[in-house]
Amino acid sequence: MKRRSWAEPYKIKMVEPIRMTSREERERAIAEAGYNTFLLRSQDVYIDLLTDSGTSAMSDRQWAGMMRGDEAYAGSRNYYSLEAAVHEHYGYKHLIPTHQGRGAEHLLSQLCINPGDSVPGNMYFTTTRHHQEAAGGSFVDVIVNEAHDPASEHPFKGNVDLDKMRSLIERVGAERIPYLSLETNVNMAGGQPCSMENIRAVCALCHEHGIPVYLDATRAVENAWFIKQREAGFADRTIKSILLEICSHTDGCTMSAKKDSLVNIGGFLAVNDDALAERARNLVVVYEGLHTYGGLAGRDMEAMAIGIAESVQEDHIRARIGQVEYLGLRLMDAGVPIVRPIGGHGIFIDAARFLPHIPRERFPAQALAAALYVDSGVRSMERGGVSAGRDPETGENIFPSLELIRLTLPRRVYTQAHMDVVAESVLDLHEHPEQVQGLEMVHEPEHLRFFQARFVPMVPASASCGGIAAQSVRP
Ligand code: PLI
Repeated sequence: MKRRSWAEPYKIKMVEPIRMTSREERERAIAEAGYNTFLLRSQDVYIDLLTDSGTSAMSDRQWAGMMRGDEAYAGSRNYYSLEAAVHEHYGYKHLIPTHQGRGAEHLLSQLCINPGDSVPGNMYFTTTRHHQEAAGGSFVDVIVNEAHDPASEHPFKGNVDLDKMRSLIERVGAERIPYLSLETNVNMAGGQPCSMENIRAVCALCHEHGIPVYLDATRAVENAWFIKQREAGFADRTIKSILLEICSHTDGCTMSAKKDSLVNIGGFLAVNDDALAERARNLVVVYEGLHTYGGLAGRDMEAMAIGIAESVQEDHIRARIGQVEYLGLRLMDAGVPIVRPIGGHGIFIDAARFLPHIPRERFPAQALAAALYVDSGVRSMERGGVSAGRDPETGENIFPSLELIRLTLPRRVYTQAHMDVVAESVLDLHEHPEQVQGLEMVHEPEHLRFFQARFVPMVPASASCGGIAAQSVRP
């Protein structure tokens, strides 16, 4: 049969010009940014794949919703639209809006974690773990081993390893586990989904021991897409019904609406437990705002309510993940080492294999992100040793098994031609990896260091006068 192409289920009615810079300009910009792509000015970036968080293009319907913002301090009608959308699509009983996902994580951690508790999760996420530790808990990774192997083709690398969960319960006792934080389409593993079978089984195990399960629902819609594609029995189900079923097994969620829900700002905590909801409403007023706005404008809540409904439309999610797949296949076909299978929100390049000459202490992923920017103005993000930070007990650098850069695709923003430009730049670097040198960290913030750390490049031995293999060029 003749191949028929698919295209995005929208047309473009407003554009935002972007600027290509010269290589000299980019070399200057990255040096000024301390070789950290978070510290670049966006005006110096050509194609911005730093994150899919808050970077989506809103629809005309969402913009129309913004005009219906009810900016009353209390009881805004937009809160009730959002509450209805969360009930309909996520199914939880109580909604507490927050300014973004970490606001919800903060509330949940403060409300549920006691000092000395263990908080299991299917791989850490930076802000989530930070709030768990700030509340006195220790994060325990219970994800399947395949998640740590970039080459494994396991279709559900986000799954929880039930044996790891069981042995944690045996080791510390269920009463020292305030909840399991279950992330859908696990970000740090490369946007890898959990299967419904695993979600059902792990929730049953936890509930047997009286341990609640809170979903990190940030990319649950993308997870639902993979369940539909890969898990027997789901091919004919709607994304909407799969999402509802995922949530129905759990006790609540933290949510960064800046991803799946197609808004530039917003998040929420949603729970079924009446008493916990009451405590969360008491705490949200301290940190975020009244319980009917949680740090958001009325118009933001309206855009979120509409975005939630758009996010589960089949043609939307097919095009969103299809674009990620298009870029991934271009890189894979050319032999670039990327995390397999291709994930939901971006392509994760295995920087340790891409740059085998750079030792982990010299942050190969950070170096690759900087080099890609210099080559083409494409901004990506480090997801390796810099993001992992230090062990809170020993103070030693954590070097996770995955040393990645993430090319993250904003939703509904870039075209296939942009993807081609990105792919060509990565392929050029892949042909000449020796051009990229390692980095030395010269400024290290105390919390979430990857956002603001600064680096200087190492120069190869031949270019330095010392007898050591490489030395840094400090400013
Ligand atoms: O950026 P926030 O505070 O709205 O959400 C925090 C957050 C929680 N969970 C997960 C899985 C995330 O991916 C997440 C934020 N992610 C960002 C900013 C990212 O670039 O991936």
